[in-house]
Amino acid sequence: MLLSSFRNICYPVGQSIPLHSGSTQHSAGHSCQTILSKYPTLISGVYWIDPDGGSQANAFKAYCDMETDGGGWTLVWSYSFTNYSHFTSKSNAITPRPNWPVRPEVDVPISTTPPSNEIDYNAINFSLWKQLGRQVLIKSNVNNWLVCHPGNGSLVDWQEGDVNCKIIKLVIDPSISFSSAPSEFSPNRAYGPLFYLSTPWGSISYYFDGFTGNHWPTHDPSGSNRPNQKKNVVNPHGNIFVRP
Ligand SMILES: [Ca+2]
Ligand SMILES: [Ca+2]
Repeated sequence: MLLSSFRNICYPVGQSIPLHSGSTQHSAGHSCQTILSKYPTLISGVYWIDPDGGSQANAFKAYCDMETDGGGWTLVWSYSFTNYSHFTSKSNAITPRPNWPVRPEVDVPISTTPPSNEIDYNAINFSLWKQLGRQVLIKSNVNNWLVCHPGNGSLVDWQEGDVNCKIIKLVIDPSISFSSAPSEFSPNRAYGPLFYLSTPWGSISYYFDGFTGNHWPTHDPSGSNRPNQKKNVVNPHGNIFVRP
C-alpha cells in the first residue's frame, strides 16, 4: 500500500528515499500532518514518525488517517469495551487506556504501544500526544465522529474547560432523533475524561470510563448521557487521533 502511494512522487535528485516521507525510520516525519503537508497525495496507512524531533533513533511507526476532514491525523489510541453487550453495566469500560493521569481505581490495562490500525487496541504514550497536536478527532462505530479544537479545555493538555467540537459523521440508530456536539471537556471528574454539552452528568457524548467497578463508558450520539450508542455492532470500538 505504501509503495503504491509513493509511485507518483518525483524524488529529489540523488535521493532514493524522500525526506520526511515516513517510509523508513530515517525519513520519519514529525507527525502525520507534516508528512501529508509535504506529500499531499499519500493515502492512509502506517508511517514512521518522530514526534520529539532530534535523533530518529526513537522514531516509531504510527497509523495516519490522510483522508478524514482533510487528513494529517496521527492515531494515538484505539480502544474497545470490556462489556459492550451489557453497555450500562458497571463492569463495562473502555480498554485498554492510555497512561493518562486518572484516579487509582481505574483498572483497565494501560498501553504505551502505538496502535497500527483502528482495531489494534493500543495507545501512544500520553506524554507524546501534545507533540503531535492539539486538535482531536474522535471516531467510533457506535457514536458520532467529532473534530474538537481546544479552547480553555484540552484533552492533550489534560485541562478542564470549553472546547469547540463539530460532528463530522453521524453514527446513530434511526430511533435516536437528536444529536449535538459537546462543548466542554473535563479530565478528572470521574474514571476517565468526559466530553459534554452543558451539565456534566446530563449531557455527556463521550465518557472514557476505565473502571470495571463503577460507571459505564457513555457513547451517546444524542449527547444526553443515555445508552444511545449504536447497538449490535461487530467489533465495537473507538479511536482518538491528534493533529496540530
Ligand atoms: Ca527523536
Ligand atoms: Ca465502568
